[in-house]
Amino acid sequence: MTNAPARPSSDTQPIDAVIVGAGFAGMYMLHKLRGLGFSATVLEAGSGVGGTWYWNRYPGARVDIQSLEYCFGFDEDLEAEWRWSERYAPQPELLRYANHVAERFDLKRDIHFHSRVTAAHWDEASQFWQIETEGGARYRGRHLILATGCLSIPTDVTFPGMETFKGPVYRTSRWPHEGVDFSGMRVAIIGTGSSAIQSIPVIAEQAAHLTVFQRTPNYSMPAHNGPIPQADLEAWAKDPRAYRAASKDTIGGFQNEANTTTLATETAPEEVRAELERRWAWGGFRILGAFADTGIDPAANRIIQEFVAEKIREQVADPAVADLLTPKDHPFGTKRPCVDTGYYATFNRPNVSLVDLRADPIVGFTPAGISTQANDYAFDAVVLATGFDAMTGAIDRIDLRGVGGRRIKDHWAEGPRTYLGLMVAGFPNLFTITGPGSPSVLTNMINSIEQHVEWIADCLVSLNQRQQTSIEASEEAEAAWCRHVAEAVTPTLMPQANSWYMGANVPGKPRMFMPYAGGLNTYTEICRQVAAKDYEGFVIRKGDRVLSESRVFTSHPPMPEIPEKLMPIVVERLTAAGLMPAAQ
Ligand code: NA7
Repeated sequence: MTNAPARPSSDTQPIDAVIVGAGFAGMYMLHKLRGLGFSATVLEAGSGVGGTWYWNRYPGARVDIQSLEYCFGFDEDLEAEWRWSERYAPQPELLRYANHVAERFDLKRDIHFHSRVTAAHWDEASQFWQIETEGGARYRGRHLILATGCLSIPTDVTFPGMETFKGPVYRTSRWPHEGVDFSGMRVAIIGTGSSAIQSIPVIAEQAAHLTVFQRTPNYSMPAHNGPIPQADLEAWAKDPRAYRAASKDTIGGFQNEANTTTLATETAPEEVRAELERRWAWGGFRILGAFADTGIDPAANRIIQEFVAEKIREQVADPAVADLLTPKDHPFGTKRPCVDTGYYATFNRPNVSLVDLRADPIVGFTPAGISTQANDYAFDAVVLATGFDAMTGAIDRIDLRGVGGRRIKDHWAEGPRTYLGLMVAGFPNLFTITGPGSPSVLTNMINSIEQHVEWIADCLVSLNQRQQTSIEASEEAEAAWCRHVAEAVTPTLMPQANSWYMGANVPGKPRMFMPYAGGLNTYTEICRQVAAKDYEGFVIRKGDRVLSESRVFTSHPPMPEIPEKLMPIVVERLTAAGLMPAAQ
């Protein structure tokens, strides 16, 4: 990839909004602002649009929310003219869709490709962001909108001696655009997260032999990919607007029949089983919403864990391999569950083997392959599916400095702090789309993106109408929001897993649950109320004059309806975390 910008190397004309990233978030933000008469420019590191779907071209990559819901809903004509070929569109189709959107709305003329942003400094005197790219181009933006994605910076996992290996080493997240032909090769893959679980069955069909190096098994549900279910297609066709609204008015931003009242622990075992079977047969994430207690009560969670373990045993012929593939160190749903096509059955193939790195850790690479403590393996190619520096990685790699030169890295030294996952105290006019502290990765990203883009656009219109030059989250509101983000997740089992949600996959990263677990529907309502109260929790200025200042955040949602039986667990966890006064 060249560093040379595709457009003139310098452009210091003031721009209303500089947007970083040309994935779905950056594209819609650009389109939305343009339509409102703002000037906007997108800076994108890659050579094309699509973000996640531009970079993650590994074999088998596909979306794990149904495509009917994982697509834009902001334009009825766009929605009407696009037809998805399958329930879960594969990466090439998603990339075609991204390009279709870019062309349909003539977006590329305002996107500078090969433009990785390296620095952005807030200039108090002019009330502008001064932005610089790797190639040395400079921009001045009244607002800086980070549409940098939650899973866009791979972790830099390396192994001793990796540079001595004679064959190629591929990262799933940086897959060669021309594709890779593994025919006749002995291939290794390290990692068993979603990227590996999607690519393993496809690579196994091509390679002479595939060796999977697993450190921690993950839960995976079958996609049952195929034609879009008739019932969904009909519901959508009948009234696309209502269908979209129903998707957004959910916890996860997609229709999942979430049950918020029935407890697995209080339901007859045969009924529990029937319900889990029904949802497993439907496929994907549907099983997550089966009962109200599985995300909170360890006893209820164990029921679902055992159900999935049984499903793994049914699919994998060798009981020892099935056992190794069965998660034991985290409750179901506390790491991002995977959605697969033939993952477990792949281990029945004679050309696939599994190495348990807990029992036999990797010592390093050799010129011929990989050595573990007990074995030497020879390979022709190695695939690293080792994950991402999630949620904060792309933001804190920018030399981002706010008021008084404060660095975002310092502000986030103990974990990301934001107000609504949208803005950061001390960083005026900086917005994050699906940033830490917002529902983002716990939801259908496209619906979360639409909500954020529309909120930010309304905010900019409101500022503009009143000729205000800056908006900044107050420290008080930011602190209150961080507390609320903790309150939303603490009652659940989520913090018990060493997940990337917690920053646990990156050595040295602060442990903090980063996304907002209160649900997209609740979150949308909170954001609406904040704006309706004239942007409560924000300080709004014109130059150095404060025009409006409401520092507190009062738009707390009502406590969610939690079944009575779960209350002792919830209270105990909130009390232990210091989020609830201890009972006298
Ligand atoms: P994940 O889900 O973070 O998975 C990364 C995998 O790589 C996981 O199995 C890790 O094991 C493994 N890993 C990481 N470092 C090592 C080392 N050093 N040695 C061995 N194994 C290692 O990333 P994905 O790309 O699969 O998925 C990310 C998201 O993309 C996914 O959730 C979807 O939202 C789409 P560990 O669990 O750390 O033991």
